[in-house]
Amino acid sequence: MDKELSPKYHPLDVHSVIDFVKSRPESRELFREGEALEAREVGDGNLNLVFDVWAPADRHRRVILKQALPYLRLVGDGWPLPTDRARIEAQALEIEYKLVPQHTPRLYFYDAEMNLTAMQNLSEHIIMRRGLMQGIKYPHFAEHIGLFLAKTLGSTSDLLLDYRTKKLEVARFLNPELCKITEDLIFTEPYRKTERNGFHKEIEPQVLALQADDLLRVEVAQMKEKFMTQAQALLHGDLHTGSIMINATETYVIDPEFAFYGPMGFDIGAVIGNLLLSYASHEVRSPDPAQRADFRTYLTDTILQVWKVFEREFQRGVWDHVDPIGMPKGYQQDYMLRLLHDTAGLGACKMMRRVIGLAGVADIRAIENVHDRSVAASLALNIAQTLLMKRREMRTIEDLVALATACRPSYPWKD
Ligand code: SR1
Ligand code: MG
Repeated sequence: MDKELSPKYHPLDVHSVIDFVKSRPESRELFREGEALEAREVGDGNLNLVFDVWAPADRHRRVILKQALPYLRLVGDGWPLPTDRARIEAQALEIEYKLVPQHTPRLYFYDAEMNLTAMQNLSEHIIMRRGLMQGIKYPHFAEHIGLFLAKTLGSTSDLLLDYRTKKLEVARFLNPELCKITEDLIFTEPYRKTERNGFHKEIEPQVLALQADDLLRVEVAQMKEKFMTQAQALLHGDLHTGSIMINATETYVIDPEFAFYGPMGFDIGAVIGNLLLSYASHEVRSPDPAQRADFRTYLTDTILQVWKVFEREFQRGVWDHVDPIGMPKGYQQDYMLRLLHDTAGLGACKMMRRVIGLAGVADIRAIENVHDRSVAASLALNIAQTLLMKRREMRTIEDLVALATACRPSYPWKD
């Protein structure tokens, strides 16, 4: 399943990481010979060790080191995982940096033996999910992420790549074990009884109803088939708001270890689905009605703008350069409409897994009061179900937002 671990591979800790950094020639760009360094482990994700290493003499000189463990950190060594994901991440970062350097952390080096990437330290930014949970607005996010999506997806698709490069790139980014995680956790397990699902007891009636819904499972199966078979573009593969580092002026997309060639709507849907998870959570996170309405308007305006920027940049970066005989206007319009439907359907599946399955999101799972958590979870499921089932009715992004905002929580249950 994995390339063999090098005999030189060993998981780092806060002490050995400093010696490791000092041993790398690339470090001379940042740190001085013999200079004291400090380190802390900052990984709060599900998969890897992540170290922040800095020079106490000047805290701006710092680096992030991310090391793949041969098992899933969230679960332990009972769930082996290929460390080759560090290579996938390094190569995806290189491509993204070429296309959108302003939104991609700079890769300093990749160490194949240690399965480790060293990259720009984004200490002036926070994980976007945490900001959204606090009700912080990011006025430039839509413009930034719309551009990121259009550039990374458009430029790696058959629409722009030559036939040979595209196929070689598909092969270079085969990522079977991490794709299998997605297939299981997003498209399979939420729709059946399994030990690994992580929803809370109070929401069980809605989960059971959803699992018993044959029509819904038909649509989920279609989304799973699309994920597994449509090598449309190089995806980030895990573009939720926990993979975005942000502040008032800048946006960076991190963590592309799930990268592979898949359907574009999976990345676009991840962004929009996560904004809608935030929308659902503010049903209870913002108890003041005026404040809630204001933040939700920000979220829905952001969704509209993400799509519009994506469309605008896709036009500039892709459609303006294709052969108009082979790809006439009508084809282009139909392509964008299919993308909208994929975005809704795949984004909906990403929402449902975060409520029902393993590895939920803090937006909802960290709501302490169980009643409130149930209200938010119920609304998220209703929005997701609506988007999945009604996606073919959508003609515009406004239709998607209208369908989502018309949803209400079913919890507390009516008799
Ligand atoms: C078992 S890994 C759980 C999740 O963490 C990653 O961020 C992906 O979203 C994956 O599905
Ligand atoms: Mg991640």
